[in-house]
Formats: sequence, C-alpha cells, structure tokens
Amino acid sequence: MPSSGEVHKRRLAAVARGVSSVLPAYVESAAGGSVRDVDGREWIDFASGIAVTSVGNSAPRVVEAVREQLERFTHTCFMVAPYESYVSVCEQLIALTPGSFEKRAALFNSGAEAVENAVKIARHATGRPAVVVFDHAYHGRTNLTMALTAKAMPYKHRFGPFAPEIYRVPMSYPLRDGGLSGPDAAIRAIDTIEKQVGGANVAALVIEPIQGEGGFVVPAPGFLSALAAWARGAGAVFVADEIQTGFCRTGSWFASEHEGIEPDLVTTAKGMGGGLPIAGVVGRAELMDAVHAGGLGGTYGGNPLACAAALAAVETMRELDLAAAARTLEGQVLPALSDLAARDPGIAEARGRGAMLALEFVRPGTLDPDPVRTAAVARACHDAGLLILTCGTYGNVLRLLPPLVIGPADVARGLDIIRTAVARP
Ligand code: PLZ
Repeated sequence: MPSSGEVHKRRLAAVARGVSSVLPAYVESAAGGSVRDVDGREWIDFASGIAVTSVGNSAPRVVEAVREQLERFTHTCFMVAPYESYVSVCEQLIALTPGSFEKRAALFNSGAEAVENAVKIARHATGRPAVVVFDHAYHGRTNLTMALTAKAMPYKHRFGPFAPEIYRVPMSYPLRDGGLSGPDAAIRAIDTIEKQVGGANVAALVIEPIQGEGGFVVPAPGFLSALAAWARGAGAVFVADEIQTGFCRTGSWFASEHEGIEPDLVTTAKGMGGGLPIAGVVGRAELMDAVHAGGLGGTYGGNPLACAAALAAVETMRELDLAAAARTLEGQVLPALSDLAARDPGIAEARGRGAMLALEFVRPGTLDPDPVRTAAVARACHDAGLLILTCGTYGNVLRLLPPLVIGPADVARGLDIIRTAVARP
C-alpha cells in the first residue's frame, strides 16, 4: 500500500483544492473508536466522520446486512421497482421521531438534500414562500442550503447568488447574548420575523435543536418550545434539522425530545446510515402527503444498500442502548471539560449534550473568540493521536463527537491528550 505521503502527493495533482481534509494521513482501516492510516499510525476517534459512525466503523450488524443486500440486488430505484427495506426505514423514522400524530417519510442521499426537500414540502403544503433560519445555522452546501447556512467563509464565499426568500433571525446563544432567557430570546426572534417577514408569509422555520457546525450552540431552555408554539399559531411548518443531533447522539433518539417539542417535520442523515449515505424527511402526514405523486424523489434516495445499513444501525442503537451510552459519555466527558474551562481563562465554556460536547476558546478575560489557539489545540491533538474537529462561526470551538460505542479507556486517553494540548503555552 502506498504511504500517506505518496498518496498526498498524488492527491494534490488529482483532487480539487476546494475539497480539503483535516488529517494529512490516508485511512487504511477504522473500528469502534479508532482510525488507522496506511503507515500504521493510529488516532482515537473523537470525530466519527462528522457525527456519522455513531455505531462505530464497520459495525458487525451493518456489515452483515449490507453484504447480504449486496448479494441480492444493489439498485432498482425505489421510483421504478420498490423494495421492502425502504418502507421499513420510513416506519422506523415514524416510530422513533417525537410526535404521536400520523406521519409519512421519504428518503434521500445527504443531509442537504433532506433539508431541501423539507423546504419543498413546507412551501408546497402552505403555499407560502418564506423560510426563516437562525444566526450560526448550518444546513448544507447546495444552493438552497447555502442560503440557509449562516457562515460565509468557507461555505458561501463567491458561490452566490443565493436562493431568495430566506430570512435570518437571532439565535439563543447563552454565552454570547448576555444570558437572555429562552423565552426572551424567542420573543426577540419572533419580533424580527413578524416585523421583517410577516408570519402569514412563513412557510417554514428551520432550526437545529443544538447547532452543529455553528459552534455546538445549546439554546437556553424554553427557546425551541416558544418558537414551535409561535409556528403553530402562525400556520408555519416547524422543521427540526436533526441531521447532526439525531439518532442517539445527544442522549435520546432526537434532541427535540429534551425540550419536549414535536416538530412538524424532522430532517435526518449522518448517524442514521451507520456510515452509508442516507437521509430522510419525516413528519405530519398532511404536510408530507400534500405533495403530488412524483413530486419528490431521486435516483438513489433510499438505495437498498443504504436502507439495509440504516435498519442495522437502528437495531444496533436499540440493542446496545446507544442513547444511554451517549448519556454515559456526557457523564464521563463533560465534567472533565468543565474542569478545564474552570481552570483556564481562555476557555469561556464547556457545553453540549450526550456525545456532542465542546469547549469554546476566547482571549482571557473577554468573549473575543480565539480561533488561533483553537486550531493549535486541535493540531496538537492530531499530532498526539487524537482525531478531533473544530467548529463555530468564529472557528473557536473544539468539538467532541466520539462514536457512541467508544470504550471508556479510549475516552480517558483522548481526554488526557486534550488536557495536554490545552496546557501547552
Ligand atoms: N444539517 C445540522 O450538520 C452536515 C458538514 C460538513 P450533508 N454537517 C457536516 C461540511 O463541511 O460539509 C449537516 C448538518 C446539519 C445539514 C447538514 C448537511 O448534511 O450530508 O453534509 O449534506
């Protein structure tokens, strides 16, 4: 096998520069909680391929289910010749998402595609144009989802013009909005919507219950429920983007549950597929079924291999109770992060839920973001054998997304590496 250095040289001449990587190393194999490169170097995995391999890499049930499906048939297109596993995945989405009302679901390939379809459905069902999104939001890289995404660099810079009828309103970000309460932050957002958009024009309000790329921002309690109540009153569709937070990541099947909200539509992807690309939109039957036959779809949406993987991933989550595993991870990791934050004036806060946890770096004594130190800490972790990511509008958040099956010893080693990296001058 060629070395990482050799592959990297070929990459520079073959792969577009716009697609970049965190590690300069090339993967040979990966397992429950670690990633190994072609040179035999190993990293503890606190990234899960950006919150995807919650059941671990090559989880036994996923491998077995995909192999079995691979041998039966690989692709017929659900819109041409349908198959049972697609229906089963939709049944699982209906059963697992909050809300006991009648639901329908549809499957797609990526998170961005799911969000686009949720917007299509909401616009079609309401006959309204406007979509409301939030500061620090991330919803994807396609033209519509770039417009929904807040951060210009690197996601939007020089990629416009963007889709119209997208309106951005203030988020609840307790560290950065003076500790505004959830209900007060909701009033601020709703006031902006009513003044600048008009409730009657809003097709959908799209929000991540805990923001991912934007900085692992956990809104103050009461924010999401107040927005959901407003949407209900205004006849707007409340869409929870649970692409990063869903499927046990935050310690329950969906993060909406922590706030007791029942979104009209939920978008899912990432952890759902156990490593294979699959996404879904699930929600109120009257909204989903408003769309005419043939109005939703795509060649690969709910591909049989991806459906087999998703069913096996859900089974694994149930069998191993990975929601409980995420809560256990929170119990092991959050106190350690909080301890670091308490002792380091350059760390403003440790926060998050379940196995979606973060540290936000600032210049000591201020709330000024410190992306330079954040990047240096992440790099020191990589050099010491821990694969970890940053995020945030200001690039100043170190985020932890371990596979939910990671063992406590690997977690402890990962935390030691973070402590050492943070302690460096
Ligand atoms: N909605 C909440 O987190 C994907 C993006 C990585 P796709 N987040 C990782 C990057 O830099 O491209 C995401 C998300 C939320 C939507 C998406 C989009 O999902 O599967 O990447 O299209």
